[in-house]
Amino acid sequence: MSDYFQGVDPIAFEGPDSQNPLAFRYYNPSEMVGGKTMAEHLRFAVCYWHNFVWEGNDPFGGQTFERPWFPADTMELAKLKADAAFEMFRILGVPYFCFHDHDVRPEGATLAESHARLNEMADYFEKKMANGGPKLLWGTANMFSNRRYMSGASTNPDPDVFAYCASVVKNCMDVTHRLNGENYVLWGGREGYETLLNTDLDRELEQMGRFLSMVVEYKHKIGFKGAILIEPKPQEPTKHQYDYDVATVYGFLKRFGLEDEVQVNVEQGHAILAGHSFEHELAMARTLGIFGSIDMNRNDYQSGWDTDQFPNSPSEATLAYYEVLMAGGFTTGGTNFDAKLRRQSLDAEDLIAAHVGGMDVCARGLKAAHAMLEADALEGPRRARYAGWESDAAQGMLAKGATLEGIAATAEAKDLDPQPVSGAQEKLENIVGRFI
Ligand code: XLS
Ligand code: NI
Ligand code: NI
Repeated sequence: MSDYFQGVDPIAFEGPDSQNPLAFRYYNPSEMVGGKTMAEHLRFAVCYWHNFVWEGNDPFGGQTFERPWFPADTMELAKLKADAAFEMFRILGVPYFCFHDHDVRPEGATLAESHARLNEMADYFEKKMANGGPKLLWGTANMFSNRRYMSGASTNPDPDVFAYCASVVKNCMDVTHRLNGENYVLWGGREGYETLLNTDLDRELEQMGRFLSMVVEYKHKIGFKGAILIEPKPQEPTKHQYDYDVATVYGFLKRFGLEDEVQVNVEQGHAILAGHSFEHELAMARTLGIFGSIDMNRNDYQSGWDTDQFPNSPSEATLAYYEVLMAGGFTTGGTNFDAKLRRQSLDAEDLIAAHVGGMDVCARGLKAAHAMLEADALEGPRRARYAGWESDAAQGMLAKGATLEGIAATAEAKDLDPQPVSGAQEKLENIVGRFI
């Protein structure tokens, strides 16, 4: 047992008037929202990397956090880290966590030793996850930190790196499967290029497509029932990343015939980096039928950098969960806080407070979004806006057999002169404001 959090009690729901900084004011796990509890809707997960691995460094300065398990370069320290992580999961009462292989074990001297260490940590996790412990939302492999990946993972010009990645992902999928993970994520931080001058785009995309196809085949071979998720991001660390945004990923999946096999894990900060809003990316995923899961954080809107801050905007959360609900809610996915403290937030308690605040913001967003749907507050006006399309004549224009020249002839015969109608954006924004 770890006591890194020095006896902080499990966080309780105390309601909106509570003055206790370590209490939930909105997240009440057992409260029903529609047909499901808040816990079932939100499916919160804590990420291992930002909380227990990141040392507080930025491009201008090094470590600010002092954690007893740093530098976690031995298996003993890796286990101490795991003890603290599971202590925090218990305090927060989150149902899920997520990790990269690299977060949980020090890399071995050989590939075989790295695998053995990951398997040993999985044994350690298995015990902590038994008897109602937290479950694994997703596992993933870190194929971006080590210098061997500097020119790409599956898109590397060196076929040995491609083969190395196959081994890393296979082992990580095996472990995710063994721990009953509900998804497996691929985020391609180095899958892209710095300069076209040294890049064979054609080959790299083909390599990435083959790699993903083999991942899907392997999933079926081992009977992994979870979803394979790609996490889009336009850049950072790579200048041009291939999984730019949801629409780009969809095009890629279509090209390789994987659109029914792979979904997306949409991250708020990545949407901003791609020049979109979070709700745009979620709506796109839902519309294209590839909505999977979310990484919930926020970006600093000035910095142009993936700052991974904890969400604190109820209005942004409302629009995000509105899209999640419109997609039918999560199935295997959930709300993963891919968010980190600011580097001056040194205390163990800061880790707890950050999640408590984030969970509360998401709970507010969920409740507002649900209420908006129940009241038909946005869907009603939206239906009215497109009502013209419900007529047989209008639908006929979209039916097979309709032709451009046929429609043109009708328009000309009727001497059409369409009159613009207000989009009423401000009225709709006011409606949203009423629900937040
Ligand atoms: C980085 C990504 C990463 C993925 C998992 O920007 O968000 O943390 O979620 O590899
Ligand atoms: Ni990110
Ligand atoms: Ni992420």
